[in-house]
Parts: sequence; C-alpha cells; structure tokens
Amino acid sequence: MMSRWSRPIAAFSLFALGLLPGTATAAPCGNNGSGFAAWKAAFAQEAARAGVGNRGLQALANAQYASRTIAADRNQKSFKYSLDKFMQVRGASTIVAQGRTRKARNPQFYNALEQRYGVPAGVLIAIHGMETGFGGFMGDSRVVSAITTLAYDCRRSAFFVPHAIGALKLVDQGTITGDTRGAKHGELGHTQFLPGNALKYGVDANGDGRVDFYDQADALASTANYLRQKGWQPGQGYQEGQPNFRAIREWNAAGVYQKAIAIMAAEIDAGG
Ligand SMILES: [Ca+2]
Repeated sequence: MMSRWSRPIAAFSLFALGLLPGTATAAPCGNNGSGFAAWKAAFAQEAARAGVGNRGLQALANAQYASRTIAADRNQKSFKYSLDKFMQVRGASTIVAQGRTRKARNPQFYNALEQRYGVPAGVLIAIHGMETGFGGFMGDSRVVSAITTLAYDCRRSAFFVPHAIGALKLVDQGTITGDTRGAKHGELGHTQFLPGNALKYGVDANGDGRVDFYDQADALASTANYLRQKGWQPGQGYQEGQPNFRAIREWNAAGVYQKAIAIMAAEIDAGG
C-alpha cells in the first residue's frame, strides 16, 4: 500500500524527548546519508526495547542508506493530478478489463475472500491492479534499507519509525529477509503493504504456515483482512459517501486514489 500524504502523527512526549529518567534520547533524524550509520546504532537500541530480536537487528546493521527512496519521496507527483488524469495515467481502463478477466477466471477464490472478510472481488482486484499491475512489478528496492532510511529521514520520521520496527520484526519471523525487495517506500508484495501493516494484518491464506506477501492468495487475503479490520461492513456500499468508502480511505490517504479504486472496483464487480 502506498503511504503518500498520510496523516502526520504527533510524536511529542516526554519519553521521546528523553526527559524521563532512565530513557534514552531518540535516534536523531537526518536529511542525507551522512548520519545514517550513527542513527542505526541509536535506533538499534529503540528497536531492541520494542522487541526486535537478533535477526532483525542484524538486518538493521546491514541496511544501506537508500538514495533512490529519498529521491522518490522528494518527487511525488501523481497524486496532484485530477481524478480523470490520475485514472488515465495509472491505466484504469486496462486494470478494469484485466480485472474482469481475473474475476471470471477464478470466481471461487474471490467468493471465498468475500465470504470470509466481506470485501467484494472488485475492490481487491482494483487494489491489486493499481498497486502492482497484478503482481507484474512489485519493486526492486530492499525493503529494510528503504524503510529504515525513511525512518531516519527527517521529513516523515514519526510516520515511518513503526514501519521500520515492523520490518525488523518481519525479519525476525522469517517473513522477509534483509534482501527482500519491495517498492521504494518499503511496500511489500502484491498489494504493497507497509511493513508495520504487514506485521499486523498479514494472513496465511494458502495454508503453508507462513505469511508471504509475494503469494497472491496471502496478499489478497491480508488486504481483505486489513479492510475488514478498518471497519468494512459486509453488504454495504463502497462508493464515496457510502459506509465502506471509509475503509478504502484507510488503505491510501490520497483522495484521487480512493475514488479511482471505488470506481474501478464497481466496474469490475459489474462484469463485462
Ligand atoms: Ca502462506
């Protein structure tokens, strides 16, 4: 899932400022790579206190400052488009056409997800198509390096720190390794979960005993689970102004993205 324009999270507390006895000062953010090594050393202590184990801490130690991630973060354009332009640029008509084919080819799979989580096929398929072209391109940035770089970077450190902790815990669990690739903001797999959300909402749907965001069944079930946990009401509408649009808003904070998903989903669910 993408993370653009997410609401800022207030991180002001005596604990964070290191003003309470016995607490360490938070690792200092930076605006270029020069302070990353020092930040990693300080952040390792925060991570350990948050419950990250040896494998996660080793992945943190090996993380590299992700210049491409920062370049991408400083240059986000597409959400400034109008809805029509956004849908055109993102290939909405192609996603709808391919999405209808995917739904028709595998109805039992999507029916099972709707029965379990209440989220209709069109919504999951629209998200899948929008995020990665149905798994066609899931990114080539190292997830741990990308997400720790964003946690270090001053611009949105408070937002990304929990996701960095989440990524390190995913390493501990064996869900990812320090070498796992994702999108430039550390998003994972078919539907681009940020690591903290992956940790919290991940589901093993194919029954192999592990959550794998690079497996379509696991990724789409996790996406449905996320929407359900964010208040999706089975059988209710999901267009703007209807009850389930709120859950789509939780998935991505950009208004044009939310509207595009709702429109494409309805077209997919209406069939061809
Ligand atoms: Ca699995």
